[in-house]
Amino acid sequence: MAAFVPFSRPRLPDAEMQARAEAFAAELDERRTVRHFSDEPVPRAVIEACVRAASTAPSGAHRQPWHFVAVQDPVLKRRIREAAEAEERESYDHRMSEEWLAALEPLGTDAHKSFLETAPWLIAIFGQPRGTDVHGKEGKNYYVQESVGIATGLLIAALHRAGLATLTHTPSPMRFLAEILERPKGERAFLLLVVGHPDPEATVPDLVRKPLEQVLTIR
Ligand code: IYR
Repeated sequence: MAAFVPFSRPRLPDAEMQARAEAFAAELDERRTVRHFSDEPVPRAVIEACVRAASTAPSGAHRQPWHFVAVQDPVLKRRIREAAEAEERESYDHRMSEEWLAALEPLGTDAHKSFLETAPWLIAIFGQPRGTDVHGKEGKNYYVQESVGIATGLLIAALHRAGLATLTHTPSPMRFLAEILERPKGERAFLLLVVGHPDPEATVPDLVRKPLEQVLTIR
């Protein structure tokens, strides 16, 4: 049995709680998915700190079933771009339905993924259906998709907090990522996060977020 240790957090007055919640919501509201990146470098230590933040996510049975590969090597980035574009061409030309293509139309996406080479970092996020615990003991993992999804959300928030822009890229199928990045058998690519500074000329689609009434029910 795991040992239990005391835990508490400083109790904030309601007004302070409110102020912090508002400030965090406002900061996250400034995040936008970017598709035009600058090639300006981003220090590796920043990426490391953001992955540390991501890896604090809760996980099924605390198995921490994730692995992050932060890619800066231009040769690997080129191979990832070539493989992603090959899949994307197939998807845009043959696999995606008319309804799907119409839903993407306002975002202006296509099979061309030059950002995969321009951005200074690509973070490939993998889920582990089986893996080792913190002591190296092998076993089954639980709620892998949920756990990795939460970790990815924290990663996006951490990178945004550091002043960086991200693009959640989901080339489909993504098997090529495990091959190019030489991940162990059984590990599954979950998402490819493109990270860097936006190109100074970057634009984003003029989208609106759903208002609170549409996403929250209190009863
Ligand atoms: N994976 C493709 C298509 C795509 C799908 C959705 I749903 C998006 O929100 C954006 C893109 C691509 O990356 O272009």
